[in-house]
Amino acid sequence: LTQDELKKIAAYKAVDYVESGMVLGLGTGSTAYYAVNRIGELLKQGKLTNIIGIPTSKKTEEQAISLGIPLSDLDTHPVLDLAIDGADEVDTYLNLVKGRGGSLLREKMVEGACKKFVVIVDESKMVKTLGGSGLAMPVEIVPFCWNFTAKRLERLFSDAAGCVAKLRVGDTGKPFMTDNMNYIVDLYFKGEMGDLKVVSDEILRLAGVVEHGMFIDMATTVIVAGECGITVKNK
Ligand code: DER
Repeated sequence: LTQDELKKIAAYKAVDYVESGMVLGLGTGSTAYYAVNRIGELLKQGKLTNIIGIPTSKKTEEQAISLGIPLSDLDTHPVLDLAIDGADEVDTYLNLVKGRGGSLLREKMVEGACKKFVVIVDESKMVKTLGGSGLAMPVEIVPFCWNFTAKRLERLFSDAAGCVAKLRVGDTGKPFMTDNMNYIVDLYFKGEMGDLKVVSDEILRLAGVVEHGMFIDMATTVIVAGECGITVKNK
């Protein structure tokens, strides 16, 4: 099975949790893409009714509109029934790294407002500790004096953690702009990040930081699609 087929399997399994009448957080990324498509398909077939979608990015909003999924926002629906979204990394406590697609702020706002947050991943996303895979841990920051903030982020971590902060650049060579007109600084670690809650608080305390990509204690269920089938992990 290809990684894409595994993503689709996890996504379809997550849509089994959707009931008619639900207000849903619609995730962003290549795995959530399949879940949003499936919801649109079931709505068209009449197998789901009275669904309201709260998108986590402009990209997902456009996809949902093209599928005819009725949309609303957090101002109208401050509490949601269920969100379905992908993740870049999942640790053994079901903590996540998200945001490599740049949508982490709206994802964290929407998914933090849900009674249930179902994460859908292929098995390649499972890690022992977050940030250990050498891949990016994104931080959304204001553009003003971004280099000042990037350097302060690096200095939060010990030499052992070996943190390097890099401004995310878009295809045009200009800084990547989020849906909220902010920048993303990606943190790369050579060693362990340390205690996630301590690291989270230290990052969020820096003036100029908007939000980071660690989703700690937020997922209620993680659906993992692997070569040997589907594993459902509940908090
Ligand atoms: O950027 C994001 O937050 C995405 O949801 C990411 O975490 C998962 O994207 P993928 O399903 O394309 O791997």
